[in-house]
Amino acid sequence: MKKLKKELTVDQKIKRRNFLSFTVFGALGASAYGGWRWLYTSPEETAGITAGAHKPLRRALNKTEIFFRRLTFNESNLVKTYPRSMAAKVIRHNSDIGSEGKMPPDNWKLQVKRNSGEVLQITLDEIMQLPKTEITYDFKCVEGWDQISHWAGVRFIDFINHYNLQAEAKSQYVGMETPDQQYYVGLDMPSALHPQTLLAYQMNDELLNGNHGQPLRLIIPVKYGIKNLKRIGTITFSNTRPKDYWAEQGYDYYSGL
Ligand SMILES: Nc1nc2c(c(=O)[nH]1)N[C@H]1C(S)=C(S)[C@@H](COP(=O)(O)O)O[C@H]1N2
Ligand SMILES: [Mo]
Repeated sequence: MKKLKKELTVDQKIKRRNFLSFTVFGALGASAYGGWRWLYTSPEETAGITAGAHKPLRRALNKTEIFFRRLTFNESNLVKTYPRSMAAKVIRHNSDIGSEGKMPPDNWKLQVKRNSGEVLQITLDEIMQLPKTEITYDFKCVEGWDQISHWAGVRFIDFINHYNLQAEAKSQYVGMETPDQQYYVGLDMPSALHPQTLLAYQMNDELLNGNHGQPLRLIIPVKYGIKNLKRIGTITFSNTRPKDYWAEQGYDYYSGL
């Protein structure tokens, strides 16, 4: 008799389980809601280099960025290249902020700011005398298109060495801007110095035209299209993040592939 009393009926067991599940799920739900409220009501970051996220979320984003950089980025890790014959003949043309129309070559010089404050003024002819590197790779835009294309120019690392910018290259970031300062990008130094990063002046063996960043553009295969600035006017070095056009609109600052 005693034994029987202690045993719960099937019905009671079900009730008990239901009670437990509701309590557990209820608690999980409440904490999820609490977490969401906490994030939702937390202060937004101040607009600056990046914007549009709540502060705790940005902290998490920055941490994941560092995690993925460590995990996926390695200087000997080359972006896949293709046979020259696979490059598109007609290259897609996207936005042109700060690089519209044609720049009279005589009006253009690349300006590079040294740590000393001195500003190097470099002509296209001088750049074209440096060792030339070509690449055929799949150019990817964050908007969802990609295209195998062929570019030629000087590797950024070769450019750094030629102009004795090794001290500058010890900074954490490179900033690049169009001559009119309408478009600008910030790049982490390891990506800028990556062996496939080019200051490009040719596409399909012809000098760049007005649509593609004439006279000189950045080709940085480890990044999405947004970072491949067309018509470079100035290059600067810094240990704080340079301003970045699309990061200001809320896009990922790193924008790595
Ligand atoms: N100066 C400048 N560079 C720019 C842009 C721009 O608007 N202005 N758009 C970027 C984006 S979003 C992409 S996808 C590529 C497109 O390069 P393309 O027009 O040569 O295909 O250029 C990048 N560089
Ligand atoms: Mo893009």
